[in-house]
Amino acid sequence: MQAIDGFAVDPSRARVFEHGWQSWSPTTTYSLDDRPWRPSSDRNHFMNYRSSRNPGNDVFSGEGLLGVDPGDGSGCRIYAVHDATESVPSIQAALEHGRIVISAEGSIDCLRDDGAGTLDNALARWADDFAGRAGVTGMRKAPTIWCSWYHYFTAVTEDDMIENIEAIDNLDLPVDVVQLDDGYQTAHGDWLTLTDRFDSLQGMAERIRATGRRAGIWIAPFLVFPDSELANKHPEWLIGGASDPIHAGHNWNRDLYALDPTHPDAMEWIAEVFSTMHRWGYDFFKIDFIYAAALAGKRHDEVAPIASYRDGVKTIREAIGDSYLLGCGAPILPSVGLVDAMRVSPDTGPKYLSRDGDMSQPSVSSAILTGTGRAFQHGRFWINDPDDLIARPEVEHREEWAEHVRRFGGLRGSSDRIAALDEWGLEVTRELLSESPTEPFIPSRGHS
Ligand code: 9PG
Repeated sequence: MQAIDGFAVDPSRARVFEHGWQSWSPTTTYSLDDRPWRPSSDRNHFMNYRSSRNPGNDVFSGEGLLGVDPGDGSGCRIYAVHDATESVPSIQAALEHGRIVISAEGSIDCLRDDGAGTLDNALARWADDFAGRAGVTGMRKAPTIWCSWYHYFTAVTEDDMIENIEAIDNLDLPVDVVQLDDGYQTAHGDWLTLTDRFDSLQGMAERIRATGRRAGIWIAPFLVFPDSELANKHPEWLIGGASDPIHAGHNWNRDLYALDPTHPDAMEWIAEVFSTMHRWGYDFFKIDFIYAAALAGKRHDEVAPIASYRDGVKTIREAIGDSYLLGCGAPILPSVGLVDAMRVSPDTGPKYLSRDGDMSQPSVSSAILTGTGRAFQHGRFWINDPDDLIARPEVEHREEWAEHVRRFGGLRGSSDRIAALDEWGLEVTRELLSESPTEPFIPSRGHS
């Protein structure tokens, strides 16, 4: 870390914006006496934050982006990586004797506005320029989605899907895409092999398309189960190599491996998985846990992790034609220009508060925190996905969650079992899925 700036602030009015590494990493603006959100366990640190950095809560730390409003009218400062296609320095702000001292791991841009705008406006203005450099040329309006995850989780069955396809059709809900989430596959890595709860992915797509809707599917292309056929047949496709595959997290009762995006055969397999699904009728893809492709570790080709991550996502993009691509569990800044829409927050869930107070974990409040913190990205980097509306009576503070989706949802999805909705739930689902905003939620002031 190298000190790059320092200035006096009004300690009672100053604010610091911290940008988290990936979709699920807490991202918000703090007062100087707040302690920033940090992981409650090593496991959460690894899977929901930047695993290679561990800043502690006595310093503010942004991954490639940090903003400060000194609170004295002297203008907001934005500190940010110029281009995130190869590396993303951490940037820190520490309070030292009434002054803020900024330090960073590498070279970054420092921008200062003329004093009139809010931090959000300054971030929006920075994002306009960053998106331009990343080659973003316009927004592709998102389709509206129904997603299986937040009611059925990994236990989803083909019958559950059919029940909801029929319910959506009977109620004439404004759903463009019916999206099957995690639960159809036998193992991460073996994406074309189905559990006995599913008969045929192609048949499912046909069933959805017969109702005039489009078919969508979830996949975690860069995660590999150690007990998958892929890991057993092709251990050389893993980051770290056959003899020493790196740890890519722990979930689904397993330690996880990562697929090497520089291994040509591994990428040929991934291209085949996606083009097969596309041929079967899927044209909406939610690619999840893609942080795994950016983890450090020995690769087949000596390409830097972030550059190789980007190559891996481009391989997917090329395999799916014009399909709509939604990123999730994704390093945010390195993904600009690669996806149509991005999950910009941790998962929602029926609970209002997150487990152990870790704001990277599923809950209504953690999804609202970070979805609000990243609202400026919508309409600039991509379409923001704030996560799906869940509106069944069981959801704590469901009105507050619906209000967040109404205000900050660019991609609008529903993820209740339709039959579990009461009158209010059905009405708000119909209302929120009736539009898909593409215009920015946060205005940027003109360039000076
Ligand atoms: C499917 C889900 C849904 C959801 C995604 C993502 O740290 N974790 O172990 C962890 C597990 C699941 C998760 C996020 C983190 O949720 O955001 O919408 O698709 O995967 O497994």
